Amino acid sequence: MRAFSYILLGLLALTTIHAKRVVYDMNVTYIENVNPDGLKARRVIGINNQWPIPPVVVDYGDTLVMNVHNSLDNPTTLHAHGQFQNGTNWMDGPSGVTQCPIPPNYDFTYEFNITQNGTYWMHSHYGSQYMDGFRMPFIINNPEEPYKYDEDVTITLSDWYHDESEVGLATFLSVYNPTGAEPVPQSALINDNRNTSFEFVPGKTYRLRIINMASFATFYFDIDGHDMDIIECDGVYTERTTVQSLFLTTAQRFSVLVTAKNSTGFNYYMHADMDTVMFDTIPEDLNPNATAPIYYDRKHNNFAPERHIGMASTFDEQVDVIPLEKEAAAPYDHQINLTIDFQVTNDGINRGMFNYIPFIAPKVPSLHTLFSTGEYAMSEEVYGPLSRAFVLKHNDMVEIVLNNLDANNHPFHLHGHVFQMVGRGEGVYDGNTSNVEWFNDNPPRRDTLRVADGGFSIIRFRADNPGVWIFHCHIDWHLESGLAALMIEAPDVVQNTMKLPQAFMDVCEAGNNPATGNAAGKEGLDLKGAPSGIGMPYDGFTAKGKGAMAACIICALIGMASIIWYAFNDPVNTARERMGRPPSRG
Ligand code: CU1
Ligand code: CU1
Ligand code: CU1
Ligand code: CU1
Repeated sequence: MRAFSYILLGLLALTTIHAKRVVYDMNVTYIENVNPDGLKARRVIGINNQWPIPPVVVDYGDTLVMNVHNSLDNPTTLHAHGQFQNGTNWMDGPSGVTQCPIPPNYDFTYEFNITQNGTYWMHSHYGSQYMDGFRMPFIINNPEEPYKYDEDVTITLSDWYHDESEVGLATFLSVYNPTGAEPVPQSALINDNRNTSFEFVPGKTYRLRIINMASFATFYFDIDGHDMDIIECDGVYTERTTVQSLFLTTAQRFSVLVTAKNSTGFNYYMHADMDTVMFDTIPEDLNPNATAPIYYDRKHNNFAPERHIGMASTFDEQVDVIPLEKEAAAPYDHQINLTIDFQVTNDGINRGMFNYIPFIAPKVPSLHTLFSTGEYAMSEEVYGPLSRAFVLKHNDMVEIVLNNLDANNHPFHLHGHVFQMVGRGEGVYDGNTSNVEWFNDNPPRRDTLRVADGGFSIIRFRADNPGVWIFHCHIDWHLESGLAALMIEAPDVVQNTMKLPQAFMDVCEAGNNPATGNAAGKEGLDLKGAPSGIGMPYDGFTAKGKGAMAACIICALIGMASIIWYAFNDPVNTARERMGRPPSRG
């Protein structure tokens, strides 16, 4: 027993030695005249005057500290996409959900423990800032890596706009855009560039970590002459599965192993093609496909024959992704039905919405509401009428049914979790389980999934992470327009076991934002002043409408009467008759 304790202590000491604090100082700045596609220079958001922003790299078990200074003239926040933040929900980053945004010229520190392995990314979670470049890879090295490879290569895919996102948002969320057509990007980029190249050494095995950091576009990805073995999907290790091509929606990640050829006789192209089906129009200036050469020998320009698969890909994100650590689908305790749709709301703007209510962030971040409203935190109402809050019981298995009534695919992301993709099908899921293609034995698990147009997906997750987690479409235009909901997990556990750090109260005060109370910053259920009133237009006739309808009918009757009068009193032929001429045939 004693020996066992010593071994345990020794192991503990070893892990402590390995765990270290990794500190990044991040000055968030504008950078002028950046031209990643070589077509138009524009302002971007970078860190420490660098863009593309270099990756954040840590080891499993580390503590990551990010000292952010906001040098923008707008507020900002930073979100580490895919991190569970179990016990540190306030470090998650979405503005208005877990924290008040960091005002200009203010210092704010994010600090959390690294308890996961794999490929992630970070981005601003304030407004549409990540479209303007505030995003970077986030790589966590596993000291006990289950797969063997020689080199680690990070590849980012992104869509690029020549205009700043504020310009796009003004046209997108406008009464002059009733169909909700999203601005279409100008270029596809690999590693935020159109001139990226890679090198392969014969015989070596490469782990390519592919991250889609786009704000809108899904990408198809393949490499001429090389198959890829998937080993990781959104931070979840998978069985080694060979594919010729992949697709990744915005925010999705894959690690693939690629073994280099044995000869340097050919160089090869890597292809990243945007899914143009998602664009309402295909502008003439669009560069939807990006390529990057993989050189075996830079001295020659002898490229292998093309095997460009692109959008003809048969990759299936539910069949080709098999988690390495098996976990069967568990029956659910709590079911949430979400209908995805886009409609013109009563303010004349086409918005994305769940169950016909668009999400508009409350005045007080919902996590602050949870901490400061006592028993009211258990009611969904206190989080505000447009927050789409669902209060969940600790450790319940939660099923979300996503019925997509829209004619587009939507990539849905849940903060704080990976979920199981347990089922899918065409049309609307109405509870008839025989219409579902189930993945019960070992369903794929990830943090972002594509819900196909006109179809449905069924996902499940365990509410084992007390806190407030936003669930949203990761197309940034759609998040901005309201396609989001909040999962309020075990508010009683949060109140009884956690304390909101003072820095989160201070950042609210610094930006003149209320830090406590309900969605309106008030006590109890007095929600006057919280975002409200935006929804589907009144379904029926108001008094004004009835009056207008009556006036229309009267006008129509007068119009018809005058036509009839005209027909029976033909003024032309009456005149001809009077002059003794035959009637006109016209
Ligand atoms: Cu996220
Ligand atoms: Cu994200
Ligand atoms: Cu969407
Ligand atoms: Cu998010």
